Amino acid sequence: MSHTIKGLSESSVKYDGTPLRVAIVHARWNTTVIDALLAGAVAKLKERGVKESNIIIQSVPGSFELPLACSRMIAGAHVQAASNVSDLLGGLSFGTGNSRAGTPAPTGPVTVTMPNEPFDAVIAIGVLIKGSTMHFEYICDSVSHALMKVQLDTGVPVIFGVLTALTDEQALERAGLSAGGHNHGEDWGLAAVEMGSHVRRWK
Ligand code: DLZ
Repeated sequence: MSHTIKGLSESSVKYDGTPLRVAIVHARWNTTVIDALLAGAVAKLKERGVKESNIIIQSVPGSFELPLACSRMIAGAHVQAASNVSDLLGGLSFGTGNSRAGTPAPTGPVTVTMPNEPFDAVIAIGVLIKGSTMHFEYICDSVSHALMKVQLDTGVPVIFGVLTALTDEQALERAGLSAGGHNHGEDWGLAAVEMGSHVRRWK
């Protein structure tokens, strides 16, 4: 058996995901690996008590699309949450309809469709596998920086679930799909619950 000093050590605190709402945005490139990572993340979210109805999954074409999708999903949820605070906007009545970021402040009765509360965390899942051109380097670099920017700009944790693998074998191993591998999606689910819980306390 090989020993290693690498990897995530388990937290001594079992964070409670019961009150949390988590979005998962995933790319559709390299779906065998994506599907395993997604399943691992969802399994750990549920294990920590996140309700299925509070796990919102959105797919996008490739990893390059992840930052914008995360950003818009966070913004949409916040706009909705603000719209639900009828006290804040006293005098308005609420029903069903549309709410969008950038919409001018309502002056009459408003209607709202996008359900619910803000997201406590977003997990961005993508699998980039190095090819023979520079595509890999450009996408890895821009996506990792952009995802960091989204979380710092919004204050909502964005879990970096983007595998940047040099070979197919590396990607399979990191999704727990080959012998001795480990599904990193599980770590991302746990990280979302931990960071979502921290940020609730830090508000
Ligand atoms: C174009 C491309 C390539 C070559 N490789 C990957 C990959 O390994 N993983 C991934 O998630 N996406 C890849 N893409 C697609 C880009 O992320 C993006 O979807 C397109 O360039 C369109 O913007």
